[in-house]
Amino acid sequence: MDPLVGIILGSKSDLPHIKQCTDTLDEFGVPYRIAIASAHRSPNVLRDKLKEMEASVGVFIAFAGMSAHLPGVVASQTIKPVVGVPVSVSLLGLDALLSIVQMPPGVPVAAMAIDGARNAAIYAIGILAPTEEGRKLKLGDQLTRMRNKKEAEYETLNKPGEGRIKV
Ligand code: C2R
Repeated sequence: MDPLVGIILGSKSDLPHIKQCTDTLDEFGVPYRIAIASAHRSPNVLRDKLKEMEASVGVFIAFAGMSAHLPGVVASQTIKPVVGVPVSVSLLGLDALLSIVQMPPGVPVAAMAIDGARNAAIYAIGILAPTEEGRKLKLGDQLTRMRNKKEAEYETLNKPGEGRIKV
């Protein structure tokens, strides 16, 4: 069976913030599982969920807002790579960003941008991709298509006489 992406949220209130992540995983045909568990509020649920998911998951994505210790605690309990996504709940998400980004040596978390759900999915797929040639090729195709689309948008914006850049 292909390794899954394991998505963990600190609260059910984070659910709207993961949509771009799950949409992207769906787009790429990458399977995932979602769990809601908090390092602060439900450490035992978190520990049990991680144990349950460890064998089937190839990479974890942990979403948390406020004082976001969840990604770091996930990283302390798994040997799989962990991607952390700061959720903008308070202080524009800066509190969560700083909690996630400065991990002590030995417990790495790949910190995404604040609300960087889409990049989290693309990054996680990139981690899984080398394990499966088919998915790797698909990832390459998809990324090229995505980048070409953006490039075309910028070209159009800059076309002389189009008057698209209005100050
Ligand atoms: P509530 O809406 O449930 O009060 O949660 C969650 O990720 C959420 O964004 C508010 C915010 O608290 C965050 N939370 C953490 C952790 N557990 C919950 N940062 C943790 O363990 O790091």
